[in-house]
Formats: sequence, structure tokens, C-alpha cells
Amino acid sequence: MKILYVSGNREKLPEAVIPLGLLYVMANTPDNHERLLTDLCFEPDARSALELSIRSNQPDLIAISMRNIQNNDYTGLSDNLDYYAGLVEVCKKNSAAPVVLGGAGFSVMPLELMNRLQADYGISGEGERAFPKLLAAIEADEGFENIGALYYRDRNNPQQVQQVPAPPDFLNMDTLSVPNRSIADPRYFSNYGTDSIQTKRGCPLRCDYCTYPIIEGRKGRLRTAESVVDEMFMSMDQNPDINHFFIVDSVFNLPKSHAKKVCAELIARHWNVPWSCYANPLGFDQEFADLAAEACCAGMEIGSDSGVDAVLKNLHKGFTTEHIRKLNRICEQAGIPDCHTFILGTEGESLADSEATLEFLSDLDPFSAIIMVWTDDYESLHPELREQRLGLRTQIESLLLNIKDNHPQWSMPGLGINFSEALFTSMRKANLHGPLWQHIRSPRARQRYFAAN
Ligand code: B12
Ligand code: SF4
Repeated sequence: MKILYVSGNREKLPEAVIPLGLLYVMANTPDNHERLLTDLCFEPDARSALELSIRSNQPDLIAISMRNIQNNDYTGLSDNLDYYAGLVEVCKKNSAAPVVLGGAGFSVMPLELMNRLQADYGISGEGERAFPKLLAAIEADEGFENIGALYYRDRNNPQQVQQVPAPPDFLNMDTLSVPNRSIADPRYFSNYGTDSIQTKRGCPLRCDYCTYPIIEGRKGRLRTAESVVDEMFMSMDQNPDINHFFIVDSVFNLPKSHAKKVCAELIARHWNVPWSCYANPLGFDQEFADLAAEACCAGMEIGSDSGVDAVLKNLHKGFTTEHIRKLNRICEQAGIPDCHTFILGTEGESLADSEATLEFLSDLDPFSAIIMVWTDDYESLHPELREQRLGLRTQIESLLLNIKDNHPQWSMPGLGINFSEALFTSMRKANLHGPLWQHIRSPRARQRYFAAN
């Protein structure tokens, strides 16, 4: 079959990111299929670009990757769903080819999105095994049992979406072909300089609101440290513009033995390109931080979420504010900038809890902090849900506006504070790389982290 893979993501805040998931799916589609990539990220007019690609390529099947359905309060909420519905419409108007949806955004609410976006098929979760199986089943005109977490329209009743259960097992990452970055749009690297690398899949924790386990499961599936570092070196050879890596694992330091092995491999092979990752206060120790620093880690992002133990407990975070303080002390000692994300207004939280979190943060004074206001993925589908939450959200926003001048180093994406296209563009022009929170800090605080190292 001739397959047109479409990366629909156009988000450029905090930066444009390569379509790693779609590249994984492409790399693991058998060679007997012709594979073409259309990336809409940098196209001035996404719909026209897609239309042109479909008309000139005449694909037999169109596979659309949906990364984000919402932007966690960065800007508007529902735009992405209308946008993706528009892409499916363009496919349908210009081709009879079936449309398959997949990706992180699709996976968090597959049934709802099949209905809303009117695609023919959808695959939730990992696509490397399920997508080729679906192609084979379509070609052979067979049934869809054993494909994976598949959603499809009933031939006799197209309004009805059928569902095939998810497979019991996830993929062994070391058996997968690695993504071919040479086909990625070079502007990801020339304009942003960051590449993405995945060292494992799965997070064992159970934070209340988290959708990550739906996408990649709870069981850690680790790659060998050698294969991870091989991929990083290969990518550098292919794309000399890369000056930063982001480890996209849900949490890099769990299990910590794996994270330490990756760091040790980087050190052994004299790796010298800065990288960042997500880290969790659980299992965070000095040995890991020191190894990471030696392996060229430029910063870690921590989902600390709240400065109130009762709220952390309610969210099933599994750690307390003391763990957050400990992580902060270790990072400072190792010279690793730590950026803590706090989410205000989660389910059951009061305005007083939000105030207490801000006091905690002020006292913690980490290298950087990003303060978000809670939004639920389902708000993009149900405006009434958003309406219900507006009261507390507005109160939290005025709280933030009142204190923002006291904390010029904190980012508040929802309010555009230390977080805007204009700011990021000027920072990139000043040749600053990696996650930009790493550069929004006073020289005095930098001194605190870097003086000893
Ligand atoms: C790392 C990460 C980031 C990093 C990325 C750094 C970088 N350089 O890549 C940063 C911090 C920048 C970031 C930012 C944002 N992110 Co983010 N991010 C992630 C994370 C943890 C991993 C993404 C990743 O690369 N995974 C690895 C790849 C290989 O997996 P994948 O893309 O899911 O692809 C697999 C499947 O989805 C599927 N698949 C993919 N495409 C297709 C297509 C077809 C046809 C098929 C069949 C299958 C398929 O197969 C792939 C291989 O198995 C996910 C959560 C998670 N654990 O998935 C959130 C996640 C993707 N992010 C999300 C969001 C919302 C954002 C932001 C909008 C805002 C924010 N603050 O979180 C921005 C947008 C940035 C942008 N430009 O798009 C959401 C998206 C869903 C949603 N709720 O809308 C997620 C799921 C987290 C969440 N909140 O639930 N993010
Ligand atoms: S640690 Fe992160 S990825 Fe794991 S369950 Fe909690 S929020 Fe999700």
C-alpha cells in the first residue's frame, strides 16, 4: 500500500518537537509498503498543504498522528479538535483512502475522538505493532481481532464505532527499529536545536490525573543503555544542528538503576551535548544526580504538583513535600538546575491550598518553576465542564497576578508570564538552547547552583 503519514502537530510552545511517535510507527511498518511523510508543523496553511500532498501522492491509506488535544492552559482549549476534524475532512474530500488516527492525543480519549472526528480507524497506545497488523487485515480483507487497541466503523452501520480490546502485553523496545530522523523536517533542528530520545516506556506510579499509563502502560520496558546512546550519536551525525536532547520518558529516574546505566554509558563514551529530562522525587538520590551532571545533564523537570501534603496524597503522588525539598537540595549540590511544575486547582483543592503551594514554592526557591492551572482533557469536549471550573480558576489567576512581580523567575503559561512566542523567539535569537526555563534565572541564583561545580 502507499501510505501517507501525516504529523498534524503545529504547537511551537514551549518549542516545536519532532514527531517521534510517528517516526517510530513509520520505521516499524514493513518495507513492502510505500511510506511518505507530510509534516504540517511549519506549513503556513495546514489544510492546503495536506490537500496538495494527498492530490499529488494519491495514497491508499492516510495515517494521522494527533499529539496534543489540548495545551494544558497555554492558550485556547478546543482549537485542536476542530483543527483535527478539519484535517479528516480534507482527507475525505480529496481521497477515498481510509483514515487512521493514532498518537498520544488520540489515545487519551479514543472513542470520543472517533465519534467527533469521523475517521475510519483509530489505534490507541503504541502503534508499531498494531498499525502494520491493521494494514495486513485491510489488505487481506480479514477481521480485526488481535490487532491491538483498535477502533473502527461498522461496515453495515458506519455511525457505530466498534472496539477491539488492547493487547495484554506491551512492546519490547529493544526489538523496535529506531526512528529515521533524516526524513524529519530540518527546521526542528535548525530553528529549535532539540532532538527527542526515548530510553524506556511505562511509568509504575499512579498519580490520580495521569494519562501517561494509557499511552505507554505501567510496566517499565527498558532499552539497553548502549542502544540509547548509539541512537543519540547517530542522530548527531545525521543532524549537526542538534545542540540539546530531551529524554521523553515519563520519568527518567525510575527505575533509578536504568537511569544510572544510561548516564554511565554517556560518560564512558565522552558524551558532551546537554540534555534534559523529567524526574520524580521518589528514588532521587545524590549518586544519580552526580552521574547525570557528569553525563552533561542541563536540567530536570519535576512534576511536584503541590506544596500541600494533603493535596499530594489526594493526587496519589506517592511523595511528600519533604521529598521535593530533598530533591531540590541534591540538585543544588550536583549543580543541576531543577524546574518544578505546580498545578493549582486540581480536583478537591481549595483556594487556600493553592495559596499554601505558592508559599511553599517561595520558600523552596528552586532554580525555576512553572505554575499551571488545572485543566482536564475532557474540557476540550465538554464546555460545560470548563464552565463549572471557571470560578476557582479565575480566583487562582488573580492570586497569581498579585504575586507575579515578586517572583520574576517563575513561568505562568496560562497568563503568558515568562511564557510566550515573542519571549522564546528572542531567546532563541540570543542563541539560548534547550528548555528555556533554564535561562530565566537571575545571575545570583545561578551562582548558587554552579559556584561549587
Ligand atoms: C516528553 C513530552 C513533552 C516534552 C517534549 C520534548 C521533546 N523534545 O520531545 C515537552 C515538555 C516539550 C512537552 C510539551 C508539551 N506537551 Co507533552 N508530553 C511528553 C510525553 C511525556 C512524551 C511524548 C513522547 O515523545 N513520547 C514518545 C513517543 C514515541 O510516543 P508517542 O508520541 O505517544 O507515539 C506513540 C503512540 O502515541 C503511537 N502513535 C503516534 N502517532 C501515531 C500515529 C498513528 C497513525 C498510529 C496508529 C499510532 C501513533 O505510536 C507511537 C509509538 O509507540 C507525553 C506523555 C506520554 N508519556 O506520552 C506528553 C504529552 C504528549 N504532552 C502533552 C501536551 C498537552 C503537551 C503540551 C501541549 C503542553 C504541556 N505542558 O504538556 C506541549 C506541546 C509541545 C509541542 N510542541 O507539541 C499531552 C498530549 C495529550 C493531551 N492531553 O493533549 C501528553 C500526552 C501528556 C498529557 N498531558 O497527557 N511534552
Ligand atoms: S509520575 Fe508522572 S508519568 Fe508517572 S503516573 Fe505520575 S504524573 Fe504520570
